[in-house]
Amino acid sequence: MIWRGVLHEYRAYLPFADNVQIVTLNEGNTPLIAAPRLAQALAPGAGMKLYLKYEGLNPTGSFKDRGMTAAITQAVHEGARAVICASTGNTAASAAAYAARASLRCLVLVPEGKIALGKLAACLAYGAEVISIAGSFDDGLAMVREIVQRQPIALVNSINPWRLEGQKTGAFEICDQLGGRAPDWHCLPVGNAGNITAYWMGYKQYNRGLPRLLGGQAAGAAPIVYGRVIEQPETIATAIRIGNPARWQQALDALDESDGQITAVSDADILAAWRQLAHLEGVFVEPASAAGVAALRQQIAAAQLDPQDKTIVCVLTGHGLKDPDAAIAQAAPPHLLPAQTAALEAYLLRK
Ligand code: AN7
Repeated sequence: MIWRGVLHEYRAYLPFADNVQIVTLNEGNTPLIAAPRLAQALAPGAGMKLYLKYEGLNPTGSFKDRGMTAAITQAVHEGARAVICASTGNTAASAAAYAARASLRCLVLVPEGKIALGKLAACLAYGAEVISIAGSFDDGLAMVREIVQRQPIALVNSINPWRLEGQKTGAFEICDQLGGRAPDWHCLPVGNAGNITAYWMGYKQYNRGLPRLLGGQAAGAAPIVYGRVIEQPETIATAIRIGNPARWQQALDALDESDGQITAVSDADILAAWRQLAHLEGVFVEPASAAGVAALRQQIAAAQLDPQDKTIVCVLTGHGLKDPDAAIAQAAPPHLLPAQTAALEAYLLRK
């Protein structure tokens, strides 16, 4: 069967009207990559079966496309002419792409100076109207929530229930890829908490067993961990630089029901996990995407999670090329050589 995107694939599990016209970029069907070297580094000899759900391979480079195909499909079905969202970048890029495909006007509000280069480039390329605000994602979300009360424009942040409907297909795919069963643990980064909420919905609906959930929040932006709004969230993982998540309560419910955990991971730990993903497994992600792996690493090291013979999936939410500045800042610069083979040979043989 040819893959035609998550809404066609899982139509029977989604509450769309029969006559809906699906707006898709053939998102989903992302690989579940075995990660034996990373597993060995995190838990030597434990027989942990670790898998990476590489959501950076979606059409706009992040997991957001699963929910956006659903939100834009429904917006068109309801007659919308324009859509709006606040975003740390990935939601904006995804909204911009699907809105272009549906000929909708698209406005995206992003925090000035705090959006990774690849995301900004994509929003502009897709022809969205990019509004840079001198404030945080949370400020932007408050603004868009208010404007949609006054103006005929559809909100496509994950407050929109259709976003979760599309997003939950990630859980279906993981179960299918594991041969029809859920993993023991499901690890992921948490920002606005739409993804953790949607995955839990998906696992419950699909009925292939339930994982325990492990969420990682950046320590400088960990409102759910600390139980209070963070007025000025700060982290290198700009995607999850969020101080007041819209799906806060649903995330707590999902953690409670799954007997899961949410933990704060430092930027240094996020970057250590980010580096291991690239160096040990050849998987390049944006920093936020490594927060789930960092949480797993931390919980295993603290003996809070027993990895023995467990099947564990870490969702890697966004591609590394989203944030080239972060990648370059973490590495030594390239080696400069004259364009001469002798110089190359000397370099190769240097002690
Ligand atoms: C790479 O794009 O909130 O907990 O506005 O881009 O569902 O918010 C992005 C979030 C994790 C957190 N990883 O997911 C936005 C936005 C990446 C992300 C998250 C985001 P949620």
